[in-house]
Amino acid sequence: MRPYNKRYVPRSLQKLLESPEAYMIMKDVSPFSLFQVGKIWTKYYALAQTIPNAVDLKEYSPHFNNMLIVGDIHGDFESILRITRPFFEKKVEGIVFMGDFVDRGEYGFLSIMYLIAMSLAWPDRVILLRGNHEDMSLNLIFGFYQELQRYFQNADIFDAVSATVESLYELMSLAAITPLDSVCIHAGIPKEPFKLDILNQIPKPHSDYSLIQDRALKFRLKDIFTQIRWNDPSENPDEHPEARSYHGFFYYTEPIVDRFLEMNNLKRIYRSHEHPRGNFQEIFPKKLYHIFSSSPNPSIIHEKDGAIYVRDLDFKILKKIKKKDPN
Ligand SMILES: [Mn+2]
Repeated sequence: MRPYNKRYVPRSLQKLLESPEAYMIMKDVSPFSLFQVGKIWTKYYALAQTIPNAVDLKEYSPHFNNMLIVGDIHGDFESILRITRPFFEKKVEGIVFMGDFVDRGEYGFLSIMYLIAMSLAWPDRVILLRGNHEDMSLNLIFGFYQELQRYFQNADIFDAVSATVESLYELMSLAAITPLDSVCIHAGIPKEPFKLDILNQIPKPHSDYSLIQDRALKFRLKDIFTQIRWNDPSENPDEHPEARSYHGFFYYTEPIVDRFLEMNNLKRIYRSHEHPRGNFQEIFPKKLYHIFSSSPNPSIIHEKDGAIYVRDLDFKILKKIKKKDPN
């Protein structure tokens, strides 16, 4: 275990960090009480206010010069333990998780709480981005809501816990820019390319627009907030900008990606979101990469010393995306 400041990590999460496997046998018992979830929220709220929605990792901390980028988790706690192993073995220094922590898989609650524990324990090394499944109305359809109901049979307690979890979602970041000028974002970009720093005008908690008076700005921010967590890319160059993916949100094509990268002075985009694309795909050559990090075939991206690799969860190299820079 890497050393961390216990002051910032509630005791319930310290226990989880120390023996995560022990929690996987507690199928119908909640790993946390309402009181503990409340304490976790207080700590995470304070931390999240110090992290922008669009985090420039180069400025944020030196640990992201050797980092992992992780795609959808979907309650696959076993994969989380394998993904984070190189971090604990000090083979990597930093990790960005690109969202979709809950739903579909068995251990949504454990997964999201473990990742929050990691970001409290190593705030300058672990960043969580919000995916489209960090949304209680979606959780109602895809299983996490029912998972929480199983743990909290008392309706009042269930309501309080699910509201607190929902406000944890509201505090996560939305995009991270790596030292190699890659941007990590859950699903992708809007049909209208935008400058990433506009994300920092979105409040935290994300739905608290009480301080923004300008209605047009409010509308634009909400629209970008939704599209970056939902949009899919389309390889069809003739795709009409108004065409919508099966999710009901917009497709983005290669020219849109080009304009976005140019506007933001970036080299490439990492995204996750679509499990039918499998564990890894180079969607637009050298510009848009898809990565998925939960079962059946999880993979991760590793950036180090100017080089970029796709690795499996045994840390074996599956593919080299970029060679080390000369010198
Ligand atoms: Mn998704």
